[in-house]
Amino acid sequence: MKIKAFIFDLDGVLTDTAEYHYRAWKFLADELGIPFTREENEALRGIPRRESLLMLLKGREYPETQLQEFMERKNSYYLEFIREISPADVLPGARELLEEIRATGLKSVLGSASKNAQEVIERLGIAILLDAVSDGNSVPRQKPAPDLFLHAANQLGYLPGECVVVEDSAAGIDAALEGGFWALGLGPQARVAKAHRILPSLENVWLADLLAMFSR
Ligand code: B16
Ligand code: MG
Repeated sequence: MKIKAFIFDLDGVLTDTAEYHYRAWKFLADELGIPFTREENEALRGIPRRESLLMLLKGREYPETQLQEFMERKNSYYLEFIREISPADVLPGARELLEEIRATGLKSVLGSASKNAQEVIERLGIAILLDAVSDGNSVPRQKPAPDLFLHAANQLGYLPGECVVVEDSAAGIDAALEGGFWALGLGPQARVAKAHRILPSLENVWLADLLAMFSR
């Protein structure tokens, strides 16, 4: 099957919002008197807001209304931080690759667990290079369920086997494999070990290289 589209995760692939998520969770954790480190934040990559909160609380129990308030509070901090985002925050190689995909007539779709993804891609100035957006508002079941990527492929009318998912998180690679997609993992081998192909980042990665990787 020929590759017709790329489904790009946002945080860790097109930009590094992980730092802003970390700072926002850290503010909340400090207010609650819960220890929370940058290393612990690594485990929250690609994990939706609610599951991230439950991991941060480490088994502490709160009523549902309180959990909702914690999530809203974290998100309000996060929204403050992402106001700083500009086109300079697109990760190396990502814009060039999106432009090449567009110029070649292939498609690019966003596949992010974030409910704030639309705002982030607009601030990055890459919304115009994406043919469709599937995000935290698109499907109820998030990564590692394949639903978000299936939603993305459906928007184009393509089969999973015609799409490469580009992901930096273990949950995202699991979602891609479960859905029958090709998976390109970015970052440390240990985190994306199950991906079909692994690269350190999108820096100096060209479309021809990717198509060659997935044509075998
Ligand atoms: P929000 P991705 C994920 O983005 C982040 O990696 C993860 O840390 C975050 O909790 C999740 O989005 C939800 O984000 O709170 O903005 O809805 O990697 O799927 O692009
Ligand atoms: Mg990610």
